[in-house]
Amino acid sequence: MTEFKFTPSDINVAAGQVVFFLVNDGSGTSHDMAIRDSSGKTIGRSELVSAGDSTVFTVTIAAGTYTIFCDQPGHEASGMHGTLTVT
Ligand SMILES: [Cu+2]
Repeated sequence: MTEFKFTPSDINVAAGQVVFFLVNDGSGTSHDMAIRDSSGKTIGRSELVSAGDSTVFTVTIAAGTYTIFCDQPGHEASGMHGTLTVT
């Protein structure tokens, strides 16, 4: 996570329990990673990660196409989003 994007932004995983290792490699802004399903419901959100820190974020997820985004104000609109494909 950096200002303001996820790298990679397109992620493919297998359904079930998924473990994300999130690294904030930005220059001073805290970020998180949230997951929104196709109906617009947020199904999970990591803790907030300070610049230079990392965290592990675990979710159990069914097959489908999801949006990942940073839930901090304005970050998604600034480009901090991507696609999570679960098969
Ligand atoms: Cu952010």
